[in-house]
Amino acid sequence: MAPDSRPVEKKTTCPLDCPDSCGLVATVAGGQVTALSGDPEHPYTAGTICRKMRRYPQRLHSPERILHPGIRVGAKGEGKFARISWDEALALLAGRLDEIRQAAGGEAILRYSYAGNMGVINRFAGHALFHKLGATGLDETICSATASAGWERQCAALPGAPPERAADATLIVAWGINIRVSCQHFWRYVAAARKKGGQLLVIDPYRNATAAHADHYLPVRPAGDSALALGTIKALIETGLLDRERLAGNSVGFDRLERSLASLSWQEIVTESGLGQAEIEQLARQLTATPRLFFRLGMGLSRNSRGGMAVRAIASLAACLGLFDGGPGRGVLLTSRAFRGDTARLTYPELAPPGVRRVNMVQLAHALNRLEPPLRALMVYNSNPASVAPDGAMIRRGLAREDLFTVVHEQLLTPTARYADLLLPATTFLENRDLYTSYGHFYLRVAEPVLPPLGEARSNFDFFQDLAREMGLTDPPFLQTLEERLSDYLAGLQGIPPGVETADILAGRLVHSTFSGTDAVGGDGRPFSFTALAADGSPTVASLGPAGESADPDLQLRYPYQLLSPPHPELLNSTFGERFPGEIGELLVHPADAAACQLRDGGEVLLENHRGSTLRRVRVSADTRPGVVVAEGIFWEESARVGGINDLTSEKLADFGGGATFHEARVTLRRCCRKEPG
Ligand SMILES: Nc1nc2c(c(=O)[nH]1)N[C@H]1C(S)=C(S)[C@@H](COP(=O)(O)OP(=O)(O)OC[C@H]3O[C@@H](n4cnc5c(=O)[nH]c(N)nc54)[C@H](O)[C@@H]3O)O[C@H]1N2
Ligand SMILES: Nc1nc2c(c(=O)[nH]1)N[C@H]1C(S)=C(S)[C@@H](COP(=O)(O)OP(=O)(O)OC[C@H]3O[C@@H](n4cnc5c(=O)[nH]c(N)nc54)[C@H](O)[C@@H]3O)O[C@H]1N2
Ligand code: SF4
Ligand SMILES: [Mo]
Repeated sequence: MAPDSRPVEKKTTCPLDCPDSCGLVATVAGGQVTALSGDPEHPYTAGTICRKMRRYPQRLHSPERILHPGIRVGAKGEGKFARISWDEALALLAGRLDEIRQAAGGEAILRYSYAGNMGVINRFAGHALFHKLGATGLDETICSATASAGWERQCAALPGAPPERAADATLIVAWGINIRVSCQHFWRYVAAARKKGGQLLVIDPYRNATAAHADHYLPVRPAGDSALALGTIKALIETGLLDRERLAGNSVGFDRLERSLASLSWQEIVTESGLGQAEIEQLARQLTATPRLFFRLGMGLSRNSRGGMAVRAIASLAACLGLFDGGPGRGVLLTSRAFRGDTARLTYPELAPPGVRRVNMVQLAHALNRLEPPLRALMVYNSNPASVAPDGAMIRRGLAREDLFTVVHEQLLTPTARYADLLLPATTFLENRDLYTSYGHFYLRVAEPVLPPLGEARSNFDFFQDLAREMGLTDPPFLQTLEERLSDYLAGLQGIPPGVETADILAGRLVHSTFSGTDAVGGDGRPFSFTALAADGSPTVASLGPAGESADPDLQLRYPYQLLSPPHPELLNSTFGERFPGEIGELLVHPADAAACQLRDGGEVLLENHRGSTLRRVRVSADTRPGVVVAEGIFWEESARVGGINDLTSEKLADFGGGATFHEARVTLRRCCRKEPG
């Protein structure tokens, strides 16, 4: 056996946008990664990983990997490229960006990047360059912006509770989160709690994979969570279950919430939450009867017009129940907020000219088609907007513009990459170094590359430093090495325990945040405040929040069904879409709705609204509510024959933070006239 073919095991971390940030072990032999498994020494993920990542080596070494720069030769969207060298690519790109800036100003350029790679260096690698170019800014709102804004408005600096604490809970509430799909390692703590007699309650509009394994399930109406949480507080008040003494000791402003709830009628609560008054009163009893209660909140409940308010209302309920006081088995976790870094040390906003315009990433379709003055260049990396951003048909129309120069830095030929004028090969996490934190647990770790870049792939960091050099930029950030940027960021990172040096972290030491121990109310010892200041300075309390598109009477009439499009177990957003060529995915339809639309199990259905359409395969099931249809997964739309699932979703923004309203689209269902299987 040649020396380099002897298998070697190397530790790394999963870079995907998943709260678990698993510790991984890569087996490398003969210049190939032959296996990827869980790192048994990682305290949180403890040696197991999901099925999708176990198969990552095939993706890494796939014949479909983009390994060389290419220039478009076919029509836009056709996905045909001729190979060029990196030198040619960089010269061309630098030249085009200069030309565009001179002719139309830096704002004619837009970066579109998100968290395809969660490593802090490669995630933020391009920001400095685009700031320097005076490019249109991008508000990175597509995922957690609304939930985080709701949390911050209500809870200020409070971190989430450590997930491990749930293992001692007598009742875990999974609220708007599909634990068994979107953060499967948390299930370990659910299982541990249940082994000791604890129970799991799921609050979700459909009986998802987690609800199917739960002790209790409450089928809330989509966007009904603020009504449910406020109704539960009202029930606590009315039934005398509220511990007013504790509230007086550790919170302020409850009187305002109480006054506001007095004018919220049970009729409204019942209509908006989709649950009966007796059910809500029963929930209030259940939550107060249990000694150790843990709320695990997901993003799902925030992806609608009142999503920020839902988080505020649930946080207020949690405070009424004393969950911010901590203690064994007690707590609330939305995102861990484990380490507080100075992102400016990665992004260098000071390089930007003052007052540049900004685009919300949820509204890319609008930006590509309607922005004045128009965009002339789009640079995409770490993201696949043609599939994941709302109003997909309009995005494809924008990407097809002949006067738009589109650059995509990618690993595989995604639906977005097919529209590139210039296509550049990106490394995967196995080929580059980075620092990974987590939004579901409290550990961080630096991972080294497990093998050198394949083909001519370059990491985001290397690509943007090379481009800056090509453009003659000499500001300090463009001259930094990766080590320098990482060290600078680590030096300003809060949450690192005393005694742990930057050098230890750079050497790969796994570090647990100091923030997770915080049990003091308010995080910094301040009492929980039920009020938050509105823009005009007046105090506000959690309320129902604004109704969205799903409540629009015209749309309700024309498009009778509400569409949810949550994660699929085999996809990570649109990543791994290449594994499902031609797959259209399933649509869960309630038996009553299936009968009304003459749909049959296994047949194809056309989902349609004023924005677009897509096809799915019907699964008739009482796991969803009448009127609510569920399409798990963002399959690649070129394989879906019509548009993708996001052809149906809206660019309208949620109430706080500018997040998306993915779970709010209204659709019609039409039995597909194409041939149906069997
Ligand atoms: N396998 C897999 N794992 C993933 C992902 C993936 O695509 N696939 N995506 C990753 C990413 S980027 C993220 S941000 C997380 C997201 O994961 P989660 O935090 O779990 O959030 P969502 O996926 O939006 O939705 C989760 C649940 O919310 C429900 N939901 C929708 N609307 C409402 C509502 O109004 N109220 C309530 N109570 N529930 C509602 C959905 O039906 C779904 O069951 O998962 C990550 N993990
Ligand atoms: N309908 C609907 N739409 C949704 C959601 C939903 O629940 N429903 N969820 C939303 C959420 S929560 C999110 S976070 C967004 C996610 O949307 P995106 O951020 O676009 O995430 P992915 O679909 O995973 O695409 C990431 C891409 O980055 C590429 N990539 C990975 N690593 C690197 C790298 O190091 N360098 C470069 N250049 N590229 C890399 C991958 O190959 C992949 O194609 O989608 C949103 N869209
Ligand atoms: S996608 Fe999530 S569960 Fe799967 S390996 Fe990565 S972090 Fe772990
Ligand atoms: Mo996300």
